[in-house]
Amino acid sequence: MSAYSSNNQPTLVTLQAHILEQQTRFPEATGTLSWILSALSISTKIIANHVRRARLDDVLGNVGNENVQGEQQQKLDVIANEVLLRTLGKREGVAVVASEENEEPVMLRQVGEGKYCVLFDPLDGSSNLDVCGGVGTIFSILRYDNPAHSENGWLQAGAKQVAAGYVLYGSSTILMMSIGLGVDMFVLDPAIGAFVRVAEQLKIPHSNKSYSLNEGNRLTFPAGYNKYLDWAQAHGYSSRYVGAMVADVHRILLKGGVFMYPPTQKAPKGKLRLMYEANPMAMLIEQAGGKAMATPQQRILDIVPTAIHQRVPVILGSPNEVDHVLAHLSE
Ligand code: P6P
Repeated sequence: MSAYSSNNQPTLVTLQAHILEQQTRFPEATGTLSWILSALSISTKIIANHVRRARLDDVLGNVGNENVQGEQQQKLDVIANEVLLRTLGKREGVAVVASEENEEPVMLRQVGEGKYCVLFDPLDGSSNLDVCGGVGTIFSILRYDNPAHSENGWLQAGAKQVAAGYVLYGSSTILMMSIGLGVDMFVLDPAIGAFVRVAEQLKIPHSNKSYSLNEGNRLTFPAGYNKYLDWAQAHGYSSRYVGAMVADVHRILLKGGVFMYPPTQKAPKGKLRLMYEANPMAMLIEQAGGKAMATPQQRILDIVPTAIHQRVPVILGSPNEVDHVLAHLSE
């Protein structure tokens, strides 16, 4: 069955049709969230075009300064960030936008005027661009219409997300999204300029003998991680690591396994950011039937953030594979 027909019957469902279809399940819905998801769709199509043309348009490489994370800012990081800020800024439902590339969230409308806060990593893994590796956009959407939230109202636990997803700019452009009703997958068809639905209610495999982490940091991992790696290698596990969270998590969602970014000497709290990397990925993984933990005792989605760019250790993927890691961390 293709995305376009099955038994000669047309089955084409675009992202726009899917969003409106899901909106009908919420009688009280006003369409504001749908409008924001539509803004993310057009933004990521624009970013996809920039990514595909990067070497042709000479927008590879870094801009020569560091972002708020202390990382070399790539030219396309800036372009992707500006596309998202500009597009979302025009959607009246958006009160606040927060980006990995901006030190502080940007207040677009007062509490009560805008209903949502949209957080994003505009181009995750952008250091892979120069070598044509997978890169992606990650997004997380929180409600922001509680007057009590007048100050830092975006600092909410990931369990409060109303939507989350990513776009992977890989061998094809894939959008993975959840609004809390499971995980649905779309592929951008450049011929028609639309994201086309190719899978609904995607479920992560319970097991797969594959782990994904940067073993170059092994010497400074907490001991339990090394115990796990010794066990996994003795039990025939394979190692897969792209170095871009979106690409690594996408593989885990489709094939199973476990992705980790442990605490290291260089990143004692872990490297990945809670609000716009760990939380959206954790929502997708859990919605697909997986597990997403920061420590054996701490579920990622339960963490109440204290800062917009705070970092967190990440262990996520197939439930059985996450459990193997947790068992070795708890020894
Ligand atoms: P390392 C990319 O820079 C990123 O934020 C994630 O996408 C990725 O999982 C991680 O950092 C890779 O970090 O230290 O292995 O290069």
